[in-house]
Amino acid sequence: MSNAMPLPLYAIGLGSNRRHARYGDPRAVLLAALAALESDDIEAVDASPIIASDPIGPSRRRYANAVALVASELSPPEMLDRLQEIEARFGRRTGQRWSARTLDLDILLWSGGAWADASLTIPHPALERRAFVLGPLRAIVPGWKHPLRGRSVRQLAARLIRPKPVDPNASGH
Ligand code: PH2
Ligand code: MG
Ligand code: MG
Repeated sequence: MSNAMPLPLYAIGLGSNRRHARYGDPRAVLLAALAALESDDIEAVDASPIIASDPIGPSRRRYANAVALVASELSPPEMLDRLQEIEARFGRRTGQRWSARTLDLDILLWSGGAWADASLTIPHPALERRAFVLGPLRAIVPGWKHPLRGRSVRQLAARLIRPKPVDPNASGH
C-alpha cells in the first residue's frame, strides 16, 4: 500500500563493559545485542560504528558503546519492557546503579517526541551531556531534532565538544 503510515523510529543506546561468557568482550556483546534487537515487531534500520569510551561514573572498566536506529510499532513502555527482557537475557543483573554491566540498552529518542512517566523519560535526560551517546548518534541521525531543545543531534554534539568561552564576569578568586 502506498499510503501506509511509516513506522515510528527509536534510537537505542547500547553499552557494555563486561565480558559475556558466550559472546565474549564488550564489543562482541554489542554485536550480539544488535542482532537480538531485531524481531517480528522491531526492524533494524541502521547502526553506528561501535566505539570504545572511558567510563563515566564509578565503574573503572572501559565501555563499548553504539547506537541503533530501529522502526517499531511498540509503544515506549512496550519498547522499554523489551529492552529489559534482552538485558536480562544477556545476564544483566538489576541492582546497583551504574555498576559494571554486560549490557545496557537505553531509549534515547523516539519519533513520537517526548514521553515522561514514573519509569521512562524520552529523550534520555543525560543524552546531551554524553559524548559516548552523541558521537554514535550523530553518525546515523545527525539531523534528528531534540524535541525539547529544538537543536539537532549535530548541534548538541558540537556544543558538547566545543570548549566553553571564558566568562569575563566570573571572578577567579
Ligand atoms: N553507561 C553508564 C555510566 N557510564 N560510561 C560510558 N563510557 N559508557 C556508558 O554506556 C556508560 C558510562 C550508565 O548507563
Ligand atoms: Mg545507560
Ligand atoms: Mg539503562
